[in-house]
Amino acid sequence: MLFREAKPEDQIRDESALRQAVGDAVGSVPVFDIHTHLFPFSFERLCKWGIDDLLTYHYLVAELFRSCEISPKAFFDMPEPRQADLIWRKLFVENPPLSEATAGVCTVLAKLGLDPRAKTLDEAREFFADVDPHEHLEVVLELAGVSDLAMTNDPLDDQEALYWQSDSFVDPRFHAVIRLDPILCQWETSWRKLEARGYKVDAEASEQAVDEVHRFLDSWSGRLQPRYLAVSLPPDFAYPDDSPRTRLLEGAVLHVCRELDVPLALMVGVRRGVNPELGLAGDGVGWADVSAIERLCARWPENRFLATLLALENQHQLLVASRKFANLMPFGCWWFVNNPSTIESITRLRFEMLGATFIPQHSDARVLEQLIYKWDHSRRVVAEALFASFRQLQHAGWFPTKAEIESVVRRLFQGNARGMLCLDQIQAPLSVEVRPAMSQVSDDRPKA
Ligand code: HDL
Ligand code: ZN
Repeated sequence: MLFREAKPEDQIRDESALRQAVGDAVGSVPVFDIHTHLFPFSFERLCKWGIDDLLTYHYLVAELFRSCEISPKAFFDMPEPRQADLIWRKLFVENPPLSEATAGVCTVLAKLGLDPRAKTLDEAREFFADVDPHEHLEVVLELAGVSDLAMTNDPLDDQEALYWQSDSFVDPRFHAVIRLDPILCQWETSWRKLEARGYKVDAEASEQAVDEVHRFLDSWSGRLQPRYLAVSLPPDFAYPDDSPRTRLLEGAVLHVCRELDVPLALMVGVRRGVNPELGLAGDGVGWADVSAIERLCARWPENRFLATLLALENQHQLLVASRKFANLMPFGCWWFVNNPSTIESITRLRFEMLGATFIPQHSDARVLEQLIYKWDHSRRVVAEALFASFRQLQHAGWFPTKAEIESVVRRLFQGNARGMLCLDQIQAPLSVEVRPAMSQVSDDRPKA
């Protein structure tokens, strides 16, 4: 909804005033984080937080092996605190933390009032040993400016299923998402887990097996109330084809999405286990066939699809596809494109091709405090891209008001996600503690 009665005196004609208004709006909008791997504290060891979990994040583990002779096996045999000490020494003390993932840890420490140049982890460990987890959660969500976050839940994971079955408390800001990788990507092994749970399934994914998967998803949807269903898919994902995946999609998953009135999130382009020795850090990227997504959108026009692609080279194709199918919502700059330079280029292109009809970012956070850096870094970059689009409007003679800028920002960071997930829109005005305005950010940049 735009503000037709935008008074001339409210229209921003000046570049620096525009930069300030965009920076303030993006810096202060609470965010609906539509994809994370976080869990509530009540899920105990599934909930990752604190300095040792931050430093043994698989992004940093992958980077360690490029700066240290240790073998993956020797590293993984070490207890986690020793792993963290080694990563700290190699990537933060002996070398400047130049990568996005290392700089992110510095942002987290600095925002928490800790020294990112400390020689050891003693100060950080002392800090985290003293925090009350529930107060700490509020501090982290406030610093990150996150109002809500979507989890990644796997009902076929026995450990996680136990927490759901014991009705462990789930903070209402943590929204469940049923992740379908075991069913849609590992059917050859997962069907046995379903069978062990009492479902009449088989290796071929027969019609009966597909019906049983529908029953399984109905049952767990009742317990989790998922906001969407999600699956990560390999680069060679094809649709339709004669695989169990197509039968399960068409016979169960897409019907469950309709019954629940929730979208299916397609996360395409991951090559699992390119280097299996590295564990979670061993996955790679491949170019996806976006026409498979187009066919899903075309054949299931009543369904809504979220989509994020892992290859930088696929981003433009996804935006063209999104222009063809209004039931397709691009979201986030996923994993290997979740870096300031790629976030900027992708987001600029998204504004140019879709206006404000996309979800600019998700954190993908695996460790609670990562929310702080992933949103701090992304807000700055998205603000730059949004400024460029509004600046273009000024050149075109259309001068936005502060209220119109705030309305666009609310749509990007809350409204589009809530609309896709059929959640109530947060009523304006929205703001959390205002962060550095663009003008301060732009001063950070090297002078041309
Ligand atoms: O499949 C996914 O959801 C990915 O985000 C993986 O979890 C990946 O390991 C990751 O953490 N990326 O940020
Ligand atoms: Zn993820």
